[in-house]
Amino acid sequence: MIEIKNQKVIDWVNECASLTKPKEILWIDGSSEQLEALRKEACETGELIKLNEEKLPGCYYYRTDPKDVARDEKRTVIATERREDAGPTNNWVQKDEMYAKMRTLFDGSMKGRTMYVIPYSMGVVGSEFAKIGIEITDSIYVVLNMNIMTRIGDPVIEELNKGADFIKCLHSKAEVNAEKKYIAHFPEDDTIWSINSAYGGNVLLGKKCFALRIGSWLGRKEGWMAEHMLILCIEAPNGEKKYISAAFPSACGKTNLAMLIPPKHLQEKGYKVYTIGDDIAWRRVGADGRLYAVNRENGFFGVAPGTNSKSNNNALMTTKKNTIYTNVCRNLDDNTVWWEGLDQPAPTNGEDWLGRPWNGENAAEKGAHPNSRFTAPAENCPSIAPEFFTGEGVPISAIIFGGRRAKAEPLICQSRDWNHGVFLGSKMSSETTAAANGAVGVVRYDPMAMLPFCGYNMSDYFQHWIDMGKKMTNPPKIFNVNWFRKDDEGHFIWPGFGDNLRALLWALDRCDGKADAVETPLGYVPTKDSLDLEGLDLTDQQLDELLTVDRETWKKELEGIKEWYAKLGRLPKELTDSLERLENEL
Ligand code: OXD
Ligand code: MN
Repeated sequence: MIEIKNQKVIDWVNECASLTKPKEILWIDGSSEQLEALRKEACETGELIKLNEEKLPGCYYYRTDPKDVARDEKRTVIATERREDAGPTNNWVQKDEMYAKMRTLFDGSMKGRTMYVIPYSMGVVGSEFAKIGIEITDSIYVVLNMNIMTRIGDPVIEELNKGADFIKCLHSKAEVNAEKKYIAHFPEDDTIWSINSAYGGNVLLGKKCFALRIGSWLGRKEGWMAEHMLILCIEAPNGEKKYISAAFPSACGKTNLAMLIPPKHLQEKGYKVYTIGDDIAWRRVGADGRLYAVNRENGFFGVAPGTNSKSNNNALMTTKKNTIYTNVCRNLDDNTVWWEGLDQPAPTNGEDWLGRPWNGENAAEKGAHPNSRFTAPAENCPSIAPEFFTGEGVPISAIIFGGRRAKAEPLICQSRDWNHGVFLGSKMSSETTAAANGAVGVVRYDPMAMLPFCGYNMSDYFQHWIDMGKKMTNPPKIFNVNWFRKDDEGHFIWPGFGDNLRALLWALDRCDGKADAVETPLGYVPTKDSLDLEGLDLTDQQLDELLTVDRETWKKELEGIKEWYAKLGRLPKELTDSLERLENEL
């Protein structure tokens, strides 16, 4: 372990220790010996279960408290001096008040426990645009997950010793008491405090808390963007590589799209797809006036149920070693894991996510929690791109927004220009999923998939998008997609998964001014013969349904957007102008 010499770090760690009163402090150096010792300790206490070393080498199983299984948006707080800075979509608490409340909860919260200090870097250590955090926690699970999701330990200490700045992240599982759970962000102080949870999204503070909530705040201040977006690379048959960045709400298939395997007919033509990121993109304008994106994470914290060889074989392969599984079902016969949607029969001798005997006979009882997860190293991913490892940005040609909507939104639609694209993102809506606590399947507006993750006033966030557009001479083209359109019998019309590449190729052709489109009140939609549909058995009627912008449906949608805008309060004129134009054209 390298000695820490940064006095700011030392003072802050001491301050946290005198508040939380741990029995000892352990600095995480990231060495394999230290991590192995922690895994062993966690297995001894029953916190982790070691899985079958032959079938799943280096893999572990973990269960959270049954009430602590998803991000908790109601208990996620943006604590600033002024309410206006957090805006109407965030839970705001005045920052001194929040500090006072949190101090009471953190007082002695680590008594009898070890306090782990995890220096970590979001991004390849020392690379341009990487940023450092230090997470203090009393959970070995957090240490081991941070080791997969970020770059931790000595190399980060070296950066800190050179005087690098850092985000102060304090976490204590405390009593894992749902009534006293808070995930509080103090963006004015580069500080995050999370208590009484042990679920990933609430406690792996580098991810949603730093890379998105604090990141979006910093991005606005410093002139860059932190977005809830995957990044992928499409290589054309002639070897040319193009990059796409896409935003979907949680559990709407970002990981699947990021690891897409082209359908056979496009593989035969020579198309290849590579993964750069599946959840978070930091972006800035390059000297050439284009938008560059990087994935600052080092692993994937993906939803397990529904992952199978058809939906996402790359993800499945990624989780075969050095992975932590949370709240999935355990197969006791061979000490492996199982979840709903895996293309393997349910275990006859299993244990469900609650630890109860389970054999899949009662279809109403799930073996794995719908938001059960895998935490897996990005380097395991068969489709990982070489660009992932350099930490340099890739130039984005197309930005894709999308939600889960049974009706209304067409398969794909191109905005008229950047500002109109910001409008398409601002009115993004989706049926809710199990990734956050609350009802599932309810349509909610989730602009740019950032509603739960924007660390400041959403109106200022839209303005920031518009301002960033002005800085680019060659901005990406913006599209909206919907893979989830259903027919009147409730069946998905579009096959989805690898076939989504067909829509992405149309988008890239549009970027080159090649593919045909028809103009609708919503923007440009593909003509029926401009999509490559070879090998799909879609009827003409189905295609019509996928590509139609139905005016009557959209008149109703318009009312919803107006109500949504009214909730947001003040809005950039560029957006209200786009809304007005939509209304006129309808
Ligand atoms: C996630 C989420 O875990 O968006 O990525 O909830
Ligand atoms: Mn996410």
